[in-house]
Amino acid sequence: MDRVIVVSLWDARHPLREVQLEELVGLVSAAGGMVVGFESQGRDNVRQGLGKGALERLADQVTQLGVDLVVSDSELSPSLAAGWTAALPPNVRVVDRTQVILDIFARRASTREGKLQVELAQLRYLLPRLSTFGGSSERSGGGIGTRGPGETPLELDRRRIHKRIQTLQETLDAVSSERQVRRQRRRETHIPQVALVGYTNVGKSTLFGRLSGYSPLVSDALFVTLDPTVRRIEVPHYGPALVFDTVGFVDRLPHTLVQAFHATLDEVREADLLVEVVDGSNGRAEEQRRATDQVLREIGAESLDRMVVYTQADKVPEPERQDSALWVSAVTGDGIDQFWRALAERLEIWRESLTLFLPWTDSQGWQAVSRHATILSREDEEEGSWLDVTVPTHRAEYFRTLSHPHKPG
Ligand SMILES: Nc1nc2c(ncn2[C@@H]2O[C@H](COP(=O)(O)OP(=O)(O)OP(=O)(O)O)[C@@H](O)[C@H]2O)c(=O)[nH]1
Ligand SMILES: [Mg+2]
Repeated sequence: MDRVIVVSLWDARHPLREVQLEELVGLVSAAGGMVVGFESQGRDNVRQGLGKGALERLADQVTQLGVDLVVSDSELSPSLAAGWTAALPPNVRVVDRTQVILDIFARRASTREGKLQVELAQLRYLLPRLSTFGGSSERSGGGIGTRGPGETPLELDRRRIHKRIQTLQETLDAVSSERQVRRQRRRETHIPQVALVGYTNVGKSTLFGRLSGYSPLVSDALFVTLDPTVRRIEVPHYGPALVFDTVGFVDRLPHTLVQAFHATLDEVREADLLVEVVDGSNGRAEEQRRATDQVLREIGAESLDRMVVYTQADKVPEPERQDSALWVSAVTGDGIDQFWRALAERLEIWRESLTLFLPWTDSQGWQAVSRHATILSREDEEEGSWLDVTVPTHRAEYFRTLSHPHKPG
């Protein structure tokens, strides 16, 4: 396990905005490292990096604490990283927050597509930084920043990287067009598509499990879900919907990742409704919401229809809740009924409500009802049945022709 010192630079002219290191510590441990020390400095311009004195202090700490890796909270230019590496004892690697996040994704990727996307993002990030990166390829096992997806170490030869990037890009393009076809097919079912989005580790997958009855991987860790999962659900008093569980967001999600995950993030962009899941028990919930907005903007999904749900309600006493918000606990099931109602309301534009009298003899009509309609209530009579149903808007016309508004005879 890498022993890590975390370095934070903040803009000295706005000292109140000193970064929260808590999240970076969480990221480092999710990547398999252990934070053993900190160094921080306010600068007029964060791009200057650490001053001479601070860099010396850092080098001392590194030696004393037996550190393998220095992680910078702000993105390091290749020259800055080279400067730090030169000032530190040999074999100590210098990476930034972006590389840590890429590393977590590499550890978590389990599907073929996920692995390809992560490797592409890593190589794109690494390429301009190669000269400052030397030496570590010989390390056995590989630490944070040197691991590819799966067990493979990352390629470090510039010429081979170029070739590999091209191959990855071509393969991903092919996978992406398969996705396109599947999306098109889903579109043709005219079932509304709902994507759960939000900051990482807020409880999206747990809520997804509660809604769909399917148990995805859930864990108190960052970026547990990478690949989107879709399930067909029955929204009570409404009808079917497709719900997606998706990758979590984080503050300053690396651009190379957003680019590489384009194909899977398309599932979010093409949703009919986003359900933004917020961890109501987290003191930084509003910051996390801002980061979510930022990522949604970056992937072009900011103007999609959106509803917000605060989860983990079981950890927040009622008086402390923002009363206008929708609160649920995906663990106890509290508030889920209200959630279903709110969801049905938001999806209303996709369905129409009808009342119809269907004679027992109309077997075609009954078949259509069982296939496409959701029965809200029924009253059976001798000749047939009165039905209150919802039907997909694009089929409403057909169902109206079935309707016999007056009882026969
Ligand atoms: N007490 C409580 N814990 C919850 C609730 N929802 C989720 N959790 C816990 O929060 C942690 C994260 O849940 P996940 O569902 O994996 O979160 P996620 O948003 O899918 O996370 P990533 O896929 O990693 O982005 C897990 O330890 C869950 O058990 C809830 O309503 N109440
Ligand atoms: Mg998840």
